[in-house]
Amino acid sequence: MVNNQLRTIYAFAREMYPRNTKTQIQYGTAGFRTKATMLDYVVYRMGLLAVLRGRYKKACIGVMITASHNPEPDNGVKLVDPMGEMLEQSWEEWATKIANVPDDQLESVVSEIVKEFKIDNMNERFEVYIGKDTRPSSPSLAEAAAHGVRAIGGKPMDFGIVTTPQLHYFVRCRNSRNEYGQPNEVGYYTKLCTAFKKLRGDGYSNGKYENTIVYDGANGVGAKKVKFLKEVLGDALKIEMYNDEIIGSGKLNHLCGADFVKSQQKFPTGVPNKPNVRCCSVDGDADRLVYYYKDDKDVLHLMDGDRLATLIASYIKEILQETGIDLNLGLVQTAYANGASTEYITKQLKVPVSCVPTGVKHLHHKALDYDIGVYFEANGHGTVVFSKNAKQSLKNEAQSNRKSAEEKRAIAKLLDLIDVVNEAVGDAISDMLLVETILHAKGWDIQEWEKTYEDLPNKLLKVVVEDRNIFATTDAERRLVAPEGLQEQIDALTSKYPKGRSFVRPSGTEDVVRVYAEAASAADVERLGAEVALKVFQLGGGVGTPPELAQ
Ligand code: 16G
Ligand code: MG
Repeated sequence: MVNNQLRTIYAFAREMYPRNTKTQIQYGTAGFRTKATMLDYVVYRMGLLAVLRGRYKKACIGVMITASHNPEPDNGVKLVDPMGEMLEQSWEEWATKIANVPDDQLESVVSEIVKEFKIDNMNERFEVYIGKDTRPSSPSLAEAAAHGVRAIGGKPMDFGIVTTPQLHYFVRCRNSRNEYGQPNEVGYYTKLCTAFKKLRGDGYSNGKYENTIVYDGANGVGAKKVKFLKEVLGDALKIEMYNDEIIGSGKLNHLCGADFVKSQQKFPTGVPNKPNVRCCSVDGDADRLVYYYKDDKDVLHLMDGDRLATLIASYIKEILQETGIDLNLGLVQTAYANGASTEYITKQLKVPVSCVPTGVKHLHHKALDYDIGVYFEANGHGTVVFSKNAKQSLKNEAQSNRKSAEEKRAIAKLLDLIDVVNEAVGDAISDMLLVETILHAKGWDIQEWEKTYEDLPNKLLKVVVEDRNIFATTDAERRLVAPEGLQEQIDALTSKYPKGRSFVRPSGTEDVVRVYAEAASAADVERLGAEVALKVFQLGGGVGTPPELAQ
């Protein structure tokens, strides 16, 4: 059987998915991502790897075809681990290795993996769940993944067009033997929406909260899926959808979507520009969410991932207190989190905060240290994870005689809230339902939400250097250890400005070095950002024209 498999793998590779390139490709923070035309052999090989990983973990593994917020001609692939989390980091190297060998060495890499992990169940046919976004290139790539899975004797199951978080959710459901939910779309909507409606009760509006939201679907899968969600939600939440031109329109993520709004700090095109209206945008695979509104003076007010994190953590803390159950709650951010948000969380909410390197896998992993871990990147990617212990004590106490009726009501609320959350991974649809639940419960409009704290002005810059690999960071990317002497220079610059903070890190997705700066005033942040960028250019082997200093 094993020899047959190996022969099939090579035959398929040679005939249908040959690697006609010398370009090396790397499994990065979000899997492989490049021009769609360069990916079919890579995706075929990921089909092979998914089956090997499944046999090793004795579980169902996911393969998601998407390039998220990238332009439409790009595509990508990433693997989903058994609990619906990102592929374990040590296997990223195997993914990179198997993607880059010549066709005639595929068999030997497969054999190497089998040996390394002592995989002795090569005849078992574990399922591999495959999902794809709305890109025109996605169907043929999903087919390549399925061919890879079949070539090595696995069982592909194609879910068609789904959001990235939906696929993660299905994998988690499957491996929990449906305890987490039903591994299909109906199961997903039913679980989330039933809990959402229960929490909302009959009063759809409350105080300043109105149950209408303007939704920017980024012309992608987030738009397609919300059509169904709207039906399930009925009047409980009225979603006014824009940017829902889907397949082949060429408009995916174009001048719209969560990444555009967050990184350009601009209102998306295609959405009516009415003042003071609560709007939200998702990205091209619907795993990121941001909220925003325009005021009467046409100024954009953005509620990014930091705002989602603080809103969610503060609400969970409130309910937790009402339950009288002692569970530890923590929040995980990255260095990009606005300093004002971190101060608000630690000093006012008194919730412990951890800082980890960029990339969802790091945040997710750290969040598991808490009974209830809330994590968000500033770019809008995040969720909440609840430990087994947390769920079990809530369920036990819900039945207990020791608890008052009021405490039991709070416990029931928290249990329902858990069902609104997709714990597998950050999920724009689930996060939106969570935010809407909290705003409704608090009776807040978006302006009330914004009042909780004031963001420090900040700036993100890029510097092109000869070799970004000479930049090495420590302390969750907040400090540089190389190039030598640069961190001391950054420290000297930041100390000149009230509330000055700046850090430098090599990008994991682009060939640039990123500079983040933050300070008490907008003018200071312009100066600080430019000064740090110039130092990076001078001491880090800058290429082209040096960044100009602000006046
Ligand atoms: C990837 C990460 C995202 C991170 C970004 C940083 C996932 C699913 N995605 O898109 O979380 O913010 O990379 O990019 O982990 P950078 O290294 O270029 O700054
Ligand atoms: Mg995304």
